[in-house]
Amino acid sequence: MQRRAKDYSNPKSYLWTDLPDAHDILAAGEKRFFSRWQTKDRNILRRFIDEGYAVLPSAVSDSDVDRFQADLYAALADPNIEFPMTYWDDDGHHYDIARLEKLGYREAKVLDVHVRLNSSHNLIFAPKLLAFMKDIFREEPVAFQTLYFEHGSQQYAHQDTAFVYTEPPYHFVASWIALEDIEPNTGELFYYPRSHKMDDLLFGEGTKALRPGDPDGPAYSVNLEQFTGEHGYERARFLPKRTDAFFWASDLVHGGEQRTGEATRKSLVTHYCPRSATVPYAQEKTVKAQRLHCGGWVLAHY
Ligand SMILES: O=C(O)CCC(=O)C(=O)O
Repeated sequence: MQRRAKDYSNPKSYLWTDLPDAHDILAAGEKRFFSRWQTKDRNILRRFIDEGYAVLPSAVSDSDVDRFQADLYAALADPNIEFPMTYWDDDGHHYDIARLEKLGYREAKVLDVHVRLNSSHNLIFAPKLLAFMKDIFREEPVAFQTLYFEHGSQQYAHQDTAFVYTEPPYHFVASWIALEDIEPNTGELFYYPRSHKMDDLLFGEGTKALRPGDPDGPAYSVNLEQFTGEHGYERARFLPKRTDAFFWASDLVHGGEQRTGEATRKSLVTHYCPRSATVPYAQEKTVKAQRLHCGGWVLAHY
């Protein structure tokens, strides 16, 4: 893979938090953007700028977690409801109908619960999350992909920019909401603080996006871990309490640790972009974002 220093000559390619003068923007923010920062604790924004992640303790309500979890299990047990999911087994990668008994497979993810379960909206747009995203985007956020995990994904180290595309690039963030207390060795989320600032790693076609069949694909995670090691980034683990949330920047290196038992690690990941950004699948006219009362938007391609 080739390496290339990040090019800030077109600042519009980046969110303001990624720019070299992000701390100046934070200091001047209220004058520059004509509205107040909504995140009360500025250290959360400072950490996101410097470290590429943010932790929001007790960010969603207990009862909203209960309601979402009950709705999800009911849907997964109902033969008339067909949620999509993906997972790996010895035969390869599968795109399938989500059912409870399949949630233990490797990297099992129930896809896009935000499309069919309104109870997910109270989680993904809980006031603290919404406030944070309005500050990061300076616009209303659009949730365009959700992933529910019953168990740790054990997903190898990666940057979402390899798999999640928006235009402009880097114009998205992801949230990770703990739906139960997370114990070590359950496949907890890991991440490399500050790695969102490292040089870009480019695939064979010179892109940050990993396209199907790219010759650099198979060794991608190994290369990435080697690169983070060479540059002294240290691996950290997220062991939250139920209702805590975590945000990562689009280029932060992260993944799921190996799990050593059958214990669950219930969590919900959401990818969001600002309203003015585009997501490739949403360029078709049939795909419409829907505005919720809270000021967040949801987008679905089916
Ligand atoms: O929750 C995890 O185990 C990892 C999730 C992740 O890496 C992702 O959704 O990009």
